[in-house]
Amino acid sequence: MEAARSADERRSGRASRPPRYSAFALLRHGLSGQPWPRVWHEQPLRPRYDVVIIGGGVHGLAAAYYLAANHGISNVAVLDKSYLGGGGSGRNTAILRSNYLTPEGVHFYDRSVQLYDNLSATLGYNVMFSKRGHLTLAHNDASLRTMRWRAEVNKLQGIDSDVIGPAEIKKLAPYLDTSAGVRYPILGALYHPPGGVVRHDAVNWGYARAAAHLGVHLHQNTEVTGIDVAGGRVLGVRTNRGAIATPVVVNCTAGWSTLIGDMAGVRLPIQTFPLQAAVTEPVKSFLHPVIVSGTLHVYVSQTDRGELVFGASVDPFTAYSTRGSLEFTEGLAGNVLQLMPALSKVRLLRQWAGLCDMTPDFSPVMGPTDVEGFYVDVGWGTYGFKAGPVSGEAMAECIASGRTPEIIAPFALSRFGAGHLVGEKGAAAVGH
Ligand code: PYC
Repeated sequence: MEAARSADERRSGRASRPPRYSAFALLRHGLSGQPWPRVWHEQPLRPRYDVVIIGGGVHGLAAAYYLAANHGISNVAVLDKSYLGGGGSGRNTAILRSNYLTPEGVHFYDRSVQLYDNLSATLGYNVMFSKRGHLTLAHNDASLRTMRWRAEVNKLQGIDSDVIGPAEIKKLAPYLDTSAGVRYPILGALYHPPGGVVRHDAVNWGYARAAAHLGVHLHQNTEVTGIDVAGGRVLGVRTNRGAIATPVVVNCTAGWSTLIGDMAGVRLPIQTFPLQAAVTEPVKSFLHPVIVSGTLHVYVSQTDRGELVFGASVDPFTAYSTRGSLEFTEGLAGNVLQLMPALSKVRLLRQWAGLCDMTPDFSPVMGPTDVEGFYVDVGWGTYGFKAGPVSGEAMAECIASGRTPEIIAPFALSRFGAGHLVGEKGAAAVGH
């Protein structure tokens, strides 16, 4: 593979840093009235790349960035059939956390939170990670038991998580109705202080800018129409803009992952469901932590601008549609008002949907496949955005070294045949 930069440069990290934004540059641009220069430029499609990544969301962009930054592999193309960050990476509710249920999941998502912690500095781009704490409410004994279980697994791995009672919950979120007489009283919550929200577009743009700076080609409006495989190995991809020869193809898509897998002859145990979300008009800041209620199928956080961002469970049927439904808004409003009756006058501004690729155990499918050179980073269900950095880092290492890193080994496609499932359903934000 083509190493674009010297090992010395990579070790020092010098060449991997894109230019910094500064207060001085901001002032200069403000005074001059000049438009900001483009942060990356369209490049011609090369006939050959060392690595072709399908999917220009956070997973694809992060994998491209870490291939170039950590391994010096920059003859890389990221292909997206639409625009960068236009799929799940721009449609999620931007919640970050590592309070999972299995040791494998906790270890994996904790690495992602660590990378997110330093991402603004790494990328030279403010991703606005706001660690405001994350509360998963328990409304019955069974949920409380799962929260205690999660807290213990978390603590064993050094993750800050604990079960707290209604009085403490009320202190953290005074507008929650913690009274006993409601339909689903709040009995306790899993409190995870390192959880929070990030600006998802900034994460996508930051990775795109940094990857392009290192020589990665980002091709929007470039749809993969076929994958050429012969003798059990990948030879290239066909696109609406022409063919590309490559020994390595990485499927980083969400929503379309099974269709791309089929092109390479790799079947994936995935079903695709829409997940809807909505945002309100801005209101005065009153909600600090992220609040999740599995029983009421709702999660909510307040943005720095004051809007409330809501999400729910995936729709109850498989589909590739990203149109919103009235059923969703009605259900959401009813459930939100049970949690916070004071919101009854707040108006919804917008709703939208993304596509979630659900696996049988709610864990992703990552690593090499039986087709040599065809890698997968798919099956993210409702957890994809928070895993972007660690997935990119691990997939880059997997491709560059030819070995599966320990942190993603539990998520191999072969686990379904072997019966080694990594059950993360109990860590889902809401019941799906
Ligand atoms: O797992 O935190 C989560 C989540 C929030 C929205 C969808 N998934």
